[in-house]
Amino acid sequence: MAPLPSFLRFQGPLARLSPEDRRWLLLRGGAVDSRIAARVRELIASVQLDGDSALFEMARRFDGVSLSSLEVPRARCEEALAALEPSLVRALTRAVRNIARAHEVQRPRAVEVETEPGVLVGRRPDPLGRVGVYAPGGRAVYPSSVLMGVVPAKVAGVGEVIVCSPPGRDGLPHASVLAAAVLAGADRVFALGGAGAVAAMAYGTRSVPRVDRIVGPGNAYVAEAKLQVVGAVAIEAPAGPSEILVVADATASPEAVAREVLAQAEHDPDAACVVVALGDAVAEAIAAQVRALSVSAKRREIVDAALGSRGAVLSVASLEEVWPFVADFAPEHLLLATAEPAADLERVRNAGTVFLGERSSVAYGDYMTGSNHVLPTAGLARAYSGLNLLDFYRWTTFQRVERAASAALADDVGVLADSEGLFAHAEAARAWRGA
Ligand code: HSO
Ligand code: ZN
Repeated sequence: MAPLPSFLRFQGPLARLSPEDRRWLLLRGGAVDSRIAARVRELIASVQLDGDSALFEMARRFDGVSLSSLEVPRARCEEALAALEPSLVRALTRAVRNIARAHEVQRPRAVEVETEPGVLVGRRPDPLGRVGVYAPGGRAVYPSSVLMGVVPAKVAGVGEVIVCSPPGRDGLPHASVLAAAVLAGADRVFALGGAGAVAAMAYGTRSVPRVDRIVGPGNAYVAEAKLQVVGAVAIEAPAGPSEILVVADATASPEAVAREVLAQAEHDPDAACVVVALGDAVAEAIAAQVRALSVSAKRREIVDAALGSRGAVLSVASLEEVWPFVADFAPEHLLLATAEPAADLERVRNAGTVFLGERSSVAYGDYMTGSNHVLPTAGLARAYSGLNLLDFYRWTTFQRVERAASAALADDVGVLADSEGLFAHAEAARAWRGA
C-alpha cells in the first residue's frame, strides 16, 4: 500500500492493510508527553499550596493578564450576551433547546426490588452537588461545547454549575463562551484556564469552589491535568482529537462523504478520518473528491496534516467485512452513508455516536441535533459512552431487611462470614436470628 503523505496516508483494500498500518489506525491514543505530565504536576501542586495567588500568577504568565478577580461578574456575562450578533444568539438558543430535549428523556428513575421475601434493595439517582465545565480559549473557542456540558448538568438538577475558561488580554473569557454560559444556565463563570483551572476545581481555592465532577474538552495540559486529579474528583471519558469513520456504499455521494471527512479533519492535525467504501470504484471516487476539496479547504494546513497522518480511504468487497473493523476502530463519530442505515445500525458496536444516512451530517450533531458532542475518542468508545445525563448523577443504593427475613438470612450470612474469618460479622448477623 503506497503512502501518500501529503494527501491520504492509506488507500486500498482494507483486507490488505499491513498489521503495522492497522495498528496505526486503531491505536490512536498517543502516549502522554512526560514533560507535559511533569509541568502539569507542578502547576497542580502550586494551586494546592498557594490557591488563588497561584492562579493569579498563572494568568499573568500564561494569559498575559493581571486579573483583579478570578470570577467573572454576572453583569459582564450578560453584557457579552447582549452584544452578541442576534443570529448567533438565535442559533445558540435553538441548540440549548434541542440539547435539553435530547437529554431530558435520559432521566433515570429510582428502582426497588424484593430480592427474597422481606429483603428490599433499591437505588435512587441523586444529582451531583456541583459540576465544573471547562471551555478552552485561544484557537479552539467552542461555545457549542459549553452548551454540551452545562445544559445536561442543569437538566439533571445539579446544584451549581460553574464554567472555567481562560481570559484574553481584556481579562475576560471569549465573549461567545460568556454568552453560551448564560444561555445554558451556568451559575458562575471564572476566568481561569489550563491545568490551574482543573486543579482549582478539583481542590477548591478561596475564590473557586471545589466541584464533584469536571467535564469539557481542553488542550494536552488540560487533558493531562484532568487525569492527574482523578481521585479527588470525577471526570468524563478523556476526549482527544476528533475522529470520523464513514461507511459508504454505491448509493453515497462521494462529494458528501468527502465534505464530512474534511469537516472533522479541520479540527486538529491529529484528527483521524477514515472511509471504508464498498468496492474499489466507490473508494476511488471518494478519494478523488477528498483530494479535490482539500485543495481549497480554508484550514488546509490542519486538514492536510490530519489526512496525511490518519487519513484513509479503504475498500471492502462486502459490508460484512466492515462491522468487525468498526468495532475495533471504535470511532468517535460513525457516518453510515449506505442504502439502509437503520438496518446497518444493528450491526454497529463501539461507536461514540452514529449518523444515519449521508444527509445526517456530523456537523448537525456537532451543533444542533441535541445529541451530545463530547464523545470518547482513541478507541475508548469500546468501553465509554458520550457525555449524557447519567454523568450528572450518582446513585445511592439502599436496603431494608424486615423482621421475618432477618432470621432467615442470619444462618447463611454467618456461614459466609465464618469462612472469611470475620467473626464479628457472623455475630452481627446471627444476633437477629431469634429476635
Ligand atoms: N466535532 C467535535 C465537536 C465540535 N465540532 C465542536 C464543532 N465544534 C467533537 O468531536
Ligand atoms: Zn466538529
